[in-house]
Amino acid sequence: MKPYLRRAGIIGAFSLLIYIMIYMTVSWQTGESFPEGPTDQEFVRRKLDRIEQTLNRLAKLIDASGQKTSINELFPNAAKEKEKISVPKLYPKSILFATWGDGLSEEEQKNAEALFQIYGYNVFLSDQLPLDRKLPDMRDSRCLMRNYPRDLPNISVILIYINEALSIIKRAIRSIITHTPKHLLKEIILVDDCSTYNDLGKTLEDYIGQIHKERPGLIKKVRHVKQMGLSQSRISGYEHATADVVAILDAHIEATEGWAEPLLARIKADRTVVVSPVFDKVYFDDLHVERYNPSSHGFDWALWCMYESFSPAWLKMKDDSQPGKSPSVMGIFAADRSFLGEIGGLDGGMTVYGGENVELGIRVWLCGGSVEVVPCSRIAHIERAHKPYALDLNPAMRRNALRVADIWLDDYKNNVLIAWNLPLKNHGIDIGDVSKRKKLRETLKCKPFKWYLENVYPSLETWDNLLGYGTLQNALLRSYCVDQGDVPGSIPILYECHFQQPQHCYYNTNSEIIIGGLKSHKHNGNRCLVDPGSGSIPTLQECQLAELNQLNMHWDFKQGQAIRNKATNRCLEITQGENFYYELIIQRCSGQSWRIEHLITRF
Ligand SMILES: *[C@@H]1O[C@H](CO)[C@@H](O)[C@H](O)[C@H]1NC(C)=O
Ligand SMILES: [Mn+2]
Repeated sequence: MKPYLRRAGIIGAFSLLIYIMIYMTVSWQTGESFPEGPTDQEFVRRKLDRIEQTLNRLAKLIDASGQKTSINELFPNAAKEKEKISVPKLYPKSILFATWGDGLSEEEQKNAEALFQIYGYNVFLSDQLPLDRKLPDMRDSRCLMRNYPRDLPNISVILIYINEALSIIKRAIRSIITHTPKHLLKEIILVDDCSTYNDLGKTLEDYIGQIHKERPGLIKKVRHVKQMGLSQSRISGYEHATADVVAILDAHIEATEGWAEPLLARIKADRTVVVSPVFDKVYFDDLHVERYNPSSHGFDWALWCMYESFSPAWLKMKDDSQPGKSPSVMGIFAADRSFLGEIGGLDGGMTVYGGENVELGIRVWLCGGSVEVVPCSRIAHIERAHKPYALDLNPAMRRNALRVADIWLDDYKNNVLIAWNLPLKNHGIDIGDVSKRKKLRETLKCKPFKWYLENVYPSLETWDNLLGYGTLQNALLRSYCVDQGDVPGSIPILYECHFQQPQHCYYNTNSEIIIGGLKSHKHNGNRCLVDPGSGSIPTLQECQLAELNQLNMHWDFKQGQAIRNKATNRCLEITQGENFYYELIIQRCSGQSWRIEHLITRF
């Protein structure tokens, strides 16, 4: 082996090791995530992607380098790359440029960054790509062998948006026209939630005019005169639709070949099935598409949606082209228009954003239908780096979640209150008028939520052994809270109260104290407070493991009293350390007392 190769090999192996270490850390932290969620970790991941690419290149070089002798032959682009690097990166901290944008002039960088800040995806690049760009076929090969009847129900495709980039909307329209059989596509309805940017006015009209020359009247435009939010936009679209089936999509999507037929065929076979395509991920920066494995659309008790694996029965079929049952929909779906109307359409009491998809999923199941993900239907969907709606979506999301809980979750609505760390009584948040929706539930004779838990979503944990939840504070130091400490890491600490998830603690009838949030799903682990038995440092251990290993994880605790370990008889207390900061320790009980934020009284 030539010396430089050996060196490259060693460097490669070493970087790979570092990469794996970082990657494991990152993926561990991102256990539960929302498809368009906050993106600090995404940023790290993109950096890692780049390291990986470099490593792959390195590996290829090592493979193919038998004859090569000089550095110029090995790196034919070295000179060119140097030139590129000499253009300064104006926005080294912008996530847009983490892996994209080499070789752009300063002017172009400014342009791209400004557009990115507005839209949350790479409009600069989108404007240059052809409207009818061809995407890789992400379907399972078995999908290509399926035959669908010609007389499928026809479809209204609804695209909702606010301040979406013109080229993105045009590409969505073009992709739908190209990839939907002409006799099935009745109309495309654009719902503009009061966009304020100019190019969505006249320029979009011009484009629609152009389309109408080939397909008269195909596109309808609905415009809100004031911003009403995503839920209301979906409703407007639905109300204007006239075809047998409605498909409600975002406008930052591209339909792909054969996307419609598998959905329409399922609905033709059973009009009570609400179906979702798989949305493959379009990266917000370079707009390339990554295949997503088909998975079901679940949610946690805060009613944030998340991907989950299909049922064991589906997995056992070993056929990725088969539709799979799903507890919920993630926002993009198709349904028989009249069936959707019969079960109450979309809930008009939802505001801004969030929760409406979970509401629909639960309602469909409880009121006589079902939800499926259809893997042979694929929509490429841009996962934005940030959304154009309100900066902080939490208040809207929480309000909608409470509304859904109140109407549909029966006694299990307490889980939603706990997930949002609210008191079980008098949370004081206005959830709008729910009387009509409750009446609807009665009229339709929808099933109780318990049925849904048992039959549709058994992996949801019911949290029925809790005695208290919220922050945990010592009487000696009220402004500090028990906190899960550094993650990864397993040492709980005392930290100034900020009342967010790292400080959410739970005490249950098993005498466990769980710190740092409570998982909504049975397959996920919580972390339990453990007295290691010696020394003074408390630890957090995965509860099931702690139980298996018979660690000291059971505590006596009553509101306003000591937290005492049942096995060691030692207490969780605080003490002033050498640096005068208070620390969380375990020691012989000295009579300190604790309060947990919310108590659950049981009868
Ligand atoms: C759509 O299908 C319905 C019946 O399923 C039919 O009455 C209607 O004419 C169709 N519309 C178009 C435009 O093909
Ligand atoms: Mn979207």
